[in-house]
Amino acid sequence: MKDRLQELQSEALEKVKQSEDLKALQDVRVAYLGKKGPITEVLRGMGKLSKEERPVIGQLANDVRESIANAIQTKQDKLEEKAMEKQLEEESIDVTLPGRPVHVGGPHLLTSIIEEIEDLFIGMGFEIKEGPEVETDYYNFEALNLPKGHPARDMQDSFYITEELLLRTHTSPVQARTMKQKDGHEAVRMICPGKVYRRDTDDATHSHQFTQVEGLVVDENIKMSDLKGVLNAFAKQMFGSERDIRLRPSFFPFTEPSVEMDISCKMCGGEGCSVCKGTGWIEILGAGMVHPNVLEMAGYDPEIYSGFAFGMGPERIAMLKYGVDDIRHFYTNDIRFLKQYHKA
Ligand code: FA5
Repeated sequence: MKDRLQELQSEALEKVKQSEDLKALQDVRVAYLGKKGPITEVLRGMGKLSKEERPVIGQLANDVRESIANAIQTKQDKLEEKAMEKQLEEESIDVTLPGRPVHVGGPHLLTSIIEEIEDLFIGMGFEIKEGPEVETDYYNFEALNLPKGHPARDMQDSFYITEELLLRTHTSPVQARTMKQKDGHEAVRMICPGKVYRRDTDDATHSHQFTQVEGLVVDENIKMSDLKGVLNAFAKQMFGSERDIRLRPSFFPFTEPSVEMDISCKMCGGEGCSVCKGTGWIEILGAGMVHPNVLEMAGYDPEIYSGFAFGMGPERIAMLKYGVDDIRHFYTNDIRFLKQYHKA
């Protein structure tokens, strides 16, 4: 029995020596020190021994167990240390490598231009209003002097949701909503930026979804010259003091008289070039004096109150100001395009 124990000891110690990883070491532990291992088996046979031999063999069995357990523990410590060293080596950081650049975002060009427009009008005492993008037929058309079946509705092909609900085709419904809120008595001086939708075919200057900024002033004694003064101040601040504006007669059912405002072409200084199609002028917005019917429908007495309104497309303004040649750039969001307009 003594020999058997010593044999098991040297066998186990050899296997510990040969173990190259923690898994192999664990196998040795289970094989020699486990409940079903050979040492336990030897101990089970101790009953057959004489009284004198029993404590000697018992002591030897314990010593053998302990020496195997110690050898396993020492080897385990070594293997763990080795594994840690390997991991540290693999994960070591080369502090001389250049750092990865952090990309800092910036506002979208369209957001910047709308904020610029807002700042200009806030500076002239206007407040900012908002209205719903899903609009009623009443506010989008009827309250703006465009009853059902009016031929001018064709000017704005619409996305209808139901007979009475549609995606607003312009920001002008916010005019009617704001005047209604003011109850026909208070003066109004507001602009309203927001998204609008039309069944237009997308091309370099048209999008089926785009933005507009509406403006409205209502008070006693508001005249066409006030409209011209405000638009002139806006155009010069937005595009530069050397630019001229001109108003051309136009038609909108909600304004009378109606105009379109052109700005002198930046490319040719008014001489005529391919950008302004040889005219020297580029159209930027529609405007006019609020139609008496619109004032009346909103509760204002047109004998006392008058007003002007305008509506512009910020994409077109940004295109002109920054020389963007295709409106689709605003919506395809190519980061190389957008990055050019991030302010440092
Ligand atoms: C209107 O939408 C009127 N509500 C503007 C207005 C307001 C007139 C108040 C009078 C008083 P118009 O359809 O012209 O008008 O559009 C105004 C501006 O929106 C245009 O000058 C243009 O800059 C822009 N716009 C129109 N259609 C598109 C489109 N499909 N894609 C991009 N911009 C467009």
